[in-house]
Amino acid sequence: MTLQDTLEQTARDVERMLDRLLAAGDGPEARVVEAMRYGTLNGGKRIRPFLVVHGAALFNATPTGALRAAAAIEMVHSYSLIHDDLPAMDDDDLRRGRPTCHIRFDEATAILAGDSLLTLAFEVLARPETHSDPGVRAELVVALATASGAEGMVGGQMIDLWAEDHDLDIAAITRLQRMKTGALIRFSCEAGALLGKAPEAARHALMAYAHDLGLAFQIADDLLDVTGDAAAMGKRAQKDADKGKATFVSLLGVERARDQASMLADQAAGHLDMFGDKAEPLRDLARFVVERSN
Ligand code: GRG
Repeated sequence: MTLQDTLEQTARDVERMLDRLLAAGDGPEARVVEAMRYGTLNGGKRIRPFLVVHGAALFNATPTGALRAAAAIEMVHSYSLIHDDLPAMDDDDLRRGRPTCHIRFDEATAILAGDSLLTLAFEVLARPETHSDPGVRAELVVALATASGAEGMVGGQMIDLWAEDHDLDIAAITRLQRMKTGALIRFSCEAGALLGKAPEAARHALMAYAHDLGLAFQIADDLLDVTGDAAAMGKRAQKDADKGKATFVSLLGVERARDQASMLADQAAGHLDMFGDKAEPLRDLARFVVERSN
C-alpha cells in the first residue's frame, strides 16, 4: 500500500466514525448539527487522525478506540478552522475548496458549531467505548484539554493575533507555532501511546517524532502560503504576507525554510527507529508533510 492509499483508507475510516458520532438532529437545533457536519465532513487531509490511528497501531490498541480518538481530534481541529475563518479572526470565505462555515450558514451558527464540536470531542473521549480503563480516558481528556486550551492551540492563536502589531523573532515564532499547530499534532501522537499504554521509552520516542513533525508541518504551511496555489490548497494564499506577519519563511527565506523543514522531517522519522517496519506509515507521513501541495 502506498502512503496515498493509507491516507485515503484512514480518512474513510475516520469519516465513517465522524458520520456516526454526528448523527443529524431533530427540531430547530438540527441546524447546528448540520453546520458541525459541514465543518468536519468536508475533505481535509486527516493528518491528525492518521497520527492517532498509526500511532495506536504501534501498541496494538483497539481500532475502535483509535478511531474515536481520531474523530475527537478532528473535531477540535475542525472547530479551530471554523472559528479561525470567522470575520473576527482571519475572515476567510474559502476552506477546503468550499465556502467557509459562516458563509454557508451564518456567523452565530458557525460559532455554535465550533463550540459544540469542541465539547463533543471531550464527550467522545470520556465515554467507555473509547477505552475500557477510565484512567486512560481521563488521561486522554487531560491531554486534549492541555493541547487545545490557553497552554496550547488557543494560546498560540492569541500570540498570533498579538503578533499582528508586534515583531517576533525566530524563537518567538517557534514557540507560537509549537502552541498553535504543534500542540494538536503532539496530542495526536500521544493519544496512540495512551490508548496502547505504551512503555515510557516508546512514548518518549513518539513524542520526539511529534515535536519535529509539528514544526516541519508549520514551516511547510508557511512555504505553501508563499509558493502554493490557492486552487490546489482550497483556501486563500499569501495571507501572512498580506498581514505583514513574520513567519519562518519571511525570516529564513524560502530556501533555508525548505531545508529546515526537510531536516526536521528526517529527524522526526529517525526518532522511530525502535519501532522498525511497523512505523513505516509514520515515517512516510513525515516526508508527505513537507512535500504536500495543500
Ligand atoms: C480559533 C481557537 C482557534 C484556533 C485557531 C489552528 C488555528 C488556531 C488556526 C488555523 C489556521 C491555520 C491555517 C493554521 C496553520 C496550520 C494549520 C492548522 C493548517 C490547516 O491544517 P491542515 O493542513 O488542514 O491539516 P486540513 O484542511 O487538511 O485538515
